[in-house]
Amino acid sequence: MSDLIQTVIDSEEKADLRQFIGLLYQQEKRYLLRSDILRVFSEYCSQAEKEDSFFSGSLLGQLIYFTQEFILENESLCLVLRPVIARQEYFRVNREDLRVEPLSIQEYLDLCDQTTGRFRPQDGDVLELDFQPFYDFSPSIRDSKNIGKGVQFLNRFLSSKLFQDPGKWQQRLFQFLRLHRHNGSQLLINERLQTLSQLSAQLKRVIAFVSARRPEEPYANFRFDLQSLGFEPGWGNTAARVRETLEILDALLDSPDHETLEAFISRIPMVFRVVLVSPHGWFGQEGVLGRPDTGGQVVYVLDQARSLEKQLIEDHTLAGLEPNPKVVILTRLIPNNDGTRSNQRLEKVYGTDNVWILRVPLREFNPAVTQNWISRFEIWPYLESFAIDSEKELMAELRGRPDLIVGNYSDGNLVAFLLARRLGVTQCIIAHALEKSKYSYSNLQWEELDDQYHFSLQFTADLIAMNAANFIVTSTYQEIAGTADSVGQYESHRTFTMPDLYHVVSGIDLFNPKFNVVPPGVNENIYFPYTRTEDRTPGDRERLEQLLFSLDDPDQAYGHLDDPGKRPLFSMARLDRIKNLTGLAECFGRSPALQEHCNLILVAGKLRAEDSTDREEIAEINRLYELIDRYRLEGKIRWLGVRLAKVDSGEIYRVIADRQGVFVQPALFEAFGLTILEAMISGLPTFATRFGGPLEIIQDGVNGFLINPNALEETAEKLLEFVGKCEANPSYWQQISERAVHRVYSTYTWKIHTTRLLTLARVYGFWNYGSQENREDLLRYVEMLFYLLFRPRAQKLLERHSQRDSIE
Ligand code: UDP
Ligand code: LCN
Repeated sequence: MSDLIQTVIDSEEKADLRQFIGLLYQQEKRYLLRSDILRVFSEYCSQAEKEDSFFSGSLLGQLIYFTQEFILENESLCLVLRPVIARQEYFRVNREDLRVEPLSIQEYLDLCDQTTGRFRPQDGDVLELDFQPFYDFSPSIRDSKNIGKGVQFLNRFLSSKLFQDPGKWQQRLFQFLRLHRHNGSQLLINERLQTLSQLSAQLKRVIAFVSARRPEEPYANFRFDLQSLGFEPGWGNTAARVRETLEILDALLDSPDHETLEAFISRIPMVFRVVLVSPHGWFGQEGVLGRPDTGGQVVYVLDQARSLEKQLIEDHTLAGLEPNPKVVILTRLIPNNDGTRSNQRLEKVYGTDNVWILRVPLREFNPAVTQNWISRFEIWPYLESFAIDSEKELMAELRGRPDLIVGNYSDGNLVAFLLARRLGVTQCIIAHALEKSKYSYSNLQWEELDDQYHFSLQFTADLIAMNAANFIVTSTYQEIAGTADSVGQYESHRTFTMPDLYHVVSGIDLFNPKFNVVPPGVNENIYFPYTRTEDRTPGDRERLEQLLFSLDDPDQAYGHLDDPGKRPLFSMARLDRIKNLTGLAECFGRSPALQEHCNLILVAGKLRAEDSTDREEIAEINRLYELIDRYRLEGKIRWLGVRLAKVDSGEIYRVIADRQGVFVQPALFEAFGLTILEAMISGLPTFATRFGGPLEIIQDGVNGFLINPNALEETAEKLLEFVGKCEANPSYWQQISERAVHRVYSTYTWKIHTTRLLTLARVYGFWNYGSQENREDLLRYVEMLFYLLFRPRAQKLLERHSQRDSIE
């Protein structure tokens, strides 16, 4: 990359570079992020009256494209370049003679500290966190495009081990097979098979034995024959299934390859009891959506839990076992429940046999705090004791240890780490959204922000959980490694500084096979295409039509539509700043043409600022009223301030689709975006933000459309173009609608998700067993961070809480 800088310097664009640098120094900021850099460069291009092609076509334009950060010093400027996905390089360019020199990570981090005025070399070095040495002995993915396909990589790696070093690895596989028990009974192989060669020899005999039987003959008929040959339940429910599984094992021992390995490991019955951890929010099945901190994560975890049970029942039945899996969602019990069931210890999940929400109270350090809901930013001091108490409750509830623990969000992931470490269980984490990338200077300004956000705790917890996890599930590739021009959420944890606290030299290895992209699905009983009229209830449809378009009830809806027949532009989200519903209102307000063709319909939690205690929400409510006023949107907008029941939230998309409407998701950034899947499966053409997960869900112009929420005019034009096309050719709406439905059914279902998740649990379970000695040193380092760094800080926060009557 230094070549590119040098090429610019040696070219006729040298003068442009100098002038651009001059413009940079006219900015107030000394630390410029990508959005600032692009803005200044665009300013330069117009000041210098450059042709449009200069912005991206010139050498300087290319250099800017790769630049993530500029740090301006008096004599020189530092560039952070990201030449390819998941790689970063640091350079210093002298302002006067444009001499270029590389910077080390340490120098870069020191420089970052200097911009905050907190660099005090005389005080000595700051603590450096470096996880890389622990990964040096792990297998590593080479090509960045394969990041997130960890399990495929691991299967190849493990099968090559079985091939190259069968003595060691076949022995491990054999020992692994002997481990499995369920409800006190041995599974797979018993003590009659004491050695690998005995297993190998006996396999052929058993294959011959089952091959001689009717394929559909139930396992129970020949169970005792197999037992006397050394084989216990778990191989299959019929003669054909047992034969197939044994043949896969035989093939694996004979000539291992990755497909055979995955096929075999996926059949091992080793997951019976699963714990999903989601501590902070109002976790429940009713009346919780739209409350602070309780959004898509609750929807995701509930659907995942249901689907896991279904898949486990199917797997256990096929394995010839009595299917009785148990899934427990672990959350906190909130005594002051505010009308929810969050004060109930145990709640069965609807539509399941054995899925439960288990609520464990926080210890009463200070009842004024711990009796109430606590924001996710304040929950940290209570998590260690919560994990300890939960361990006991879980052991009692499950009558033993779980086989898999899945954490959700930073707090749940930390608890999952503590539980998994204590119980010796495979640990998976799911971030949903990593807070660090949501706030531009969250690490650099952590001290100023700590009062409100406590990022020093959250980022430390994230580093602990992501490094300790056996495997990490993400919803998109870019959650891990970003795109060609934007940094991934996990990637942003690789190198950063928290001035005066620590420097992270290497926070996470993105090329480690622990990363797996496994997107979620949608609840297909609630969200389904509007065309499935036989599954819709006419009464609900009429009631919601009224609510959406005409009901005159100031408690539920604001605004009256002059022409309710216009095409509805619909959006539904909490009124958080980042969800940007106000941006959509402004886009609509600024476009009379759009108003001529469409109405804007928003479902957004609340209507009145005085009903909210959340600062951001209050500001958004006021802004929405102000926009309605400014752009005279009366008669063209309806704003519903309701918390919809789950079935209604499905029907509402279909009612909009009945009128050939459009769903718009205008978030400034969206980690994934469940509403996008919900809208698409309902058959709604969807326009969603290009910043975040939607970029991977929607194929622009094919099954939906991507928008830039910062470019209001461009978005309005894109919407108008679509509306125009639909008016000229009514089958166009239909075409996009059908493709949207197909996109979700083919790629985003819970069946695909849980089949994959369970395969991961099994493969990483084996990998964990086979390679344990490589992980212990890493886990010790992580533990040290927890006890020496996290815990004392959490203790300080607890002391602050104890001086207060309540926290918000
Ligand atoms: N939701 C809802 N009512 C609302 C707002 C949202 O039922 O008033 C649901 C919505 O249907 C979706 C979830 O909450 O299932 C929001 O998830 P998403 O991933 O879109 O965003 P998050 O809130 O997690 O950031
Ligand atoms: C959190 C978010 O911010 C959303 O983008 C996701 O869809 C949701 O969690 C579920 O993973």
